[in-house]
Amino acid sequence: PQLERLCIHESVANKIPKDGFAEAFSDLDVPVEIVGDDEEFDRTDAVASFRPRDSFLDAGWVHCIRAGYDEFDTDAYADAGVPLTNSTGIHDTTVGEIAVGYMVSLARMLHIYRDHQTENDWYEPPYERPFTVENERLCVVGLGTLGQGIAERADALGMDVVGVRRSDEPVPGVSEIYHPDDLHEAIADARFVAIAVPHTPKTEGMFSTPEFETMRDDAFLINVARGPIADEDDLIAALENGDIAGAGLDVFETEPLPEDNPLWDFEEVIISPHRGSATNRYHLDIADLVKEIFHQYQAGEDLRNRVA
Ligand code: NDP
Ligand code: 7N6
Repeated sequence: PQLERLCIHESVANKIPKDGFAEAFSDLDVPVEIVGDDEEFDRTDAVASFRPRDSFLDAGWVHCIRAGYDEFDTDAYADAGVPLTNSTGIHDTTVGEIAVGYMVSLARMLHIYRDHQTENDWYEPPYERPFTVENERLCVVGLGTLGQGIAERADALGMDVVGVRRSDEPVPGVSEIYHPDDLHEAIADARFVAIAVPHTPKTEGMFSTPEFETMRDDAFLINVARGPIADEDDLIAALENGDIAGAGLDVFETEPLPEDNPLWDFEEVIISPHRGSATNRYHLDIADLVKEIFHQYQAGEDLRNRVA
């Protein structure tokens, strides 16, 4: 059946303003409603949500507003015959910029200067510490929307960009592509390693002690994907032992990052609160994608970003 309603689950408010998001659909020819957990659905309903709920399996189509749909049970959607779509394809600029921001800051020490600024302290760093990102090697692990957005920007800054993915499909700005089996070879010479793979059983713990030991002592880890891909205890140990020099982290095993987590206290770790994709028009980017898929559904076409 055709869709007769678009339901926006209130969990979207985790990341975007739910009223503004709903208003972005004013040109859609069906009613748009913000719904809570007690809502019931049928096959004429579309649902856009941040979090999964069992009741969504009664709807006609469900859209996860995140690129990472690891919290959704894709088998359940396949069994129910309900298409599930995600929001990959819209984060190249937003996450690409924040990843470059971490790298430039970690290289030029903006985070350290800011720390000293809070004490009105004219801090002069050791001469050897600052460096330019230009000519430094970046290894981007995962070369989809995020990875390509990071690679393209790093290439523009004159970095030497290599990458890791399962397929050998070339990516603009990436001079060499390694298979995940050769991860250690790929990261061994990199000054920066950026994680941009989805969280799956294969990628969970992909970065643990052996990878941190393989990385250069003066290398920085960037994680903009999902916390569990880099084992947090091992990461903390690697930072304490000096196996790596620092990190730029947007994602964590537990979010919000607990107040007593040791990651807060490293001078060379920059923490952002899972806002790598946040801008003042993020809700509009997601809405454009949802509208595109909505029209595809109504026209009986293949759905963009279908993951189940
Ligand atoms: P894409 O699907 O576009 O890209 C994923 C890439 O990972 C593909 O290039 C894929 O290439 C590669 N890949 C998959 N598995 C492996 C593996 N085992 N080893 C190496 N490479 C692998 O996803 P996005 O770029 O849109 O998003 C990636 C993830 O980033 C999301 O799943 C989400 O968790 C996270 N994310 C975080 C955001 C934030 O706010 N911090 C915002 C958006 C996304 P191939 O198939 O060739 O292996
Ligand atoms: C904000 C989610 C993703 O996977 O976790 C990120 O897209 C950001 C809606």
